[in-house]
Amino acid sequence: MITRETLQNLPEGVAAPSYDLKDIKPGILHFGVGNFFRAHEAYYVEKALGLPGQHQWGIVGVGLTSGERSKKKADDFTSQNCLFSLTETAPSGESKRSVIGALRDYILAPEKPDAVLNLLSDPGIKIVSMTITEGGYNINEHTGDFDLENDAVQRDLANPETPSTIFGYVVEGLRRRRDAGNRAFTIMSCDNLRHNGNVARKAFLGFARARDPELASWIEANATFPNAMVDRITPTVSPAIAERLNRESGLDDLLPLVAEDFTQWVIEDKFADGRPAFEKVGVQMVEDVTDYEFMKIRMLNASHIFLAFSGLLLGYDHIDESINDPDLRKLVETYLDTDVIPTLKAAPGEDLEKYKESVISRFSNPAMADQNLRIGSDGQSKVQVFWTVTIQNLLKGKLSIDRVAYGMAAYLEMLRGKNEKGGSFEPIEPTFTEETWKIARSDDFEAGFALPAFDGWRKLSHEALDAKVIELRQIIREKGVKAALPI
Ligand code: CS2
Repeated sequence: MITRETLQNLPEGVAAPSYDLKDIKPGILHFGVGNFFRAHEAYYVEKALGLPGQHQWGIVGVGLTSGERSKKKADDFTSQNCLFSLTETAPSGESKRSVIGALRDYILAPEKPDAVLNLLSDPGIKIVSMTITEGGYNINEHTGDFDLENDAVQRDLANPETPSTIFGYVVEGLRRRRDAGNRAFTIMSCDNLRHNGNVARKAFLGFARARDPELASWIEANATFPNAMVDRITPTVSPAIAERLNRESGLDDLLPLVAEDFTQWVIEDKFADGRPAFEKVGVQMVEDVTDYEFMKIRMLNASHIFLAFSGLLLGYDHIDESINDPDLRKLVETYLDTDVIPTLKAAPGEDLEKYKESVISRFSNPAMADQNLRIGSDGQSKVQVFWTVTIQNLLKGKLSIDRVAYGMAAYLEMLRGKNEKGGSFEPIEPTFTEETWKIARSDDFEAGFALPAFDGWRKLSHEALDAKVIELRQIIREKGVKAALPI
């Protein structure tokens, strides 16, 4: 176990927090304490806490789900004083290890709802951040609005003072602040969405309006929702990986974490009530994040799902296996060169060619052991976020749709859960209903087009695209992925 005591005596090569833990006060409340948050936001805040005058920016984590796994995670955090180790590994295999202290407390909301509400109304908390996944904002794919029909949302609207969703908690916290004459906080999304701040605004204001329009106006006028681009590959840690990480570090960490050495965070500098000195610890503070977001989402994430869907069909477990397959690598390179880069604008200081090279090198990092199943999960949300703009551009420009058609075909075939080696796997689609699964599993190739993942371009002329998808699905099924690859 890592504890405050063991911090005094860490194994060689493991850096300890450079500040005194007992000086740290909570200034950020974070919902969704997953691995990505720990390797990204907590990593940057950790660096800031080491600077003078930054002790007020400690983080309190909140978990919203109950159940055995959530309970175990909370217990592990508690027994380690919320300390955990991070191993940053480069594609060359070189590693850097440190213990992160930025997370100062962890609360399981279903067990202690009042503790969460008290913090949300405490003026010391100036930022509420979140990593709740692309699909977590409860936006209806068809209408583009916050989904008020959702059962949990309905329950929170009926009992606004005893919420269970993030929307209910945050809005109740803001209500209490307004009533007490305190300032609103910044709502900072760290999810991989285009204009994640705008999406968060739509979600939280959508909830607030349904609860109390006056409160919604106050939130709109006083809270801020900066958009941000976040980037760091942070894989799931299996028990075997955890054991390896501990063996290599010499620690006995219940919650070890590994990430690539690359990291990037670009945030619009719109904070309601102050922020850590992010600009001093490598975060890029900008006026407008649009071009950075497009670069990352349309290049890195879009290629990632191409590799994951294709890899799953071919029977590869990990992303580095997918990118090391020369045909899949060629697919990604051609996709980026032909279909994406020509319609992308480079953000200030970024070179798209170099970015492409770095993305491919990052994918080949074997230490990530990044699962195709994880990257290919929630395709329903990811396809919309990562591919839609590219597909719209190609359709509007009457350009080659071969690669995107292949991508859609691979996604739909992947949903059947069978690989070419005769094996099977369980695709992960958290937002699928029984109805959606029925569509996805239908033998009728046309049926798949009704999936919400494809909504983004159904208003454009898409007949040729559909025909190509059907043709490629047939080829994948009869002759395999390699025969269908448009390279
Ligand atoms: C991945 C991301 O889940 C995904 O689709 O592409 O988790 C990816 O690892 C991160 O966006 C990297 O920053």
